[in-house]
Amino acid sequence: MSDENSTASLPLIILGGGGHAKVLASTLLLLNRKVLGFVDVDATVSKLLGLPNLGDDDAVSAYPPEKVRLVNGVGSIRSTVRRRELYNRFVENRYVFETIIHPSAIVSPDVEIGMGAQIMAGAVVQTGSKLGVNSIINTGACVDHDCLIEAHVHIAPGVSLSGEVHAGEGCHIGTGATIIQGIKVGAASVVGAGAVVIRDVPERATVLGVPADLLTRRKLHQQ
Ligand code: JB2
Repeated sequence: MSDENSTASLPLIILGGGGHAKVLASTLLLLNRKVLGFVDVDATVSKLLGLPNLGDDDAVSAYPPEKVRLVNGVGSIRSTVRRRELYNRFVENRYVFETIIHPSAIVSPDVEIGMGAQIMAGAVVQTGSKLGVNSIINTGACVDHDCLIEAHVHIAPGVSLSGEVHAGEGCHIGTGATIIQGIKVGAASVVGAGAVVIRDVPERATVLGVPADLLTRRKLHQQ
């Protein structure tokens, strides 16, 4: 197949125009990819590294799914829910999300990478690991051997996962957190920035500190 007809060269639309979208736009421009622009629920976001705001999410429907690919530029601070909803909405409408690997990332050739996963600058993903759809391995994060990163997970910048860590669906591992080998982080949980996790984390929990300890939902509400 010629490059011209290859789906790999389809133009891209970025969903979201905030911080995560900006980093993705910069990566795509570095990769010489054609980016048509971005869509954002906020009409006041005027430009993203010179790329135009095409409108809100409904504006994507002007571009048929076989003519473009999407890039999920909505990141997550605590919750990965919005990012997941966007992904599901557009996949249901037959759109394909581009998988992005920054040229400076080191990814073992046997790593299984789900659709729309994003491996950002300087990240390392080691042998035997699997990355679920719509996951983010953010700047400078290290995912060591045989880790299982489920769908919609955000591994924030500078995180370090030792071997055989299992990050459950939609969990958020905060900036600079460290997780020792073999730990399981439950689905939809949050590991606070800088935490050192040495025990399994249940589903829908928040853990913080060194060593990481459970912050119950009740306490979270009281803050
Ligand atoms: O449903 C949506 C939607 N919800 C929020 N559709 C579209 N198309 N856009 C949406 N947005 C837009 O995403 C907001 O209006 C806003 O412009 C953008 C989110 O920007 P923000 O900078 O607040 O967050 P982010 O998700 O880009 O970045 C967060 O996550 C990254 C991974 C930040 O915490 C970053 O620091 C972090 N690196």
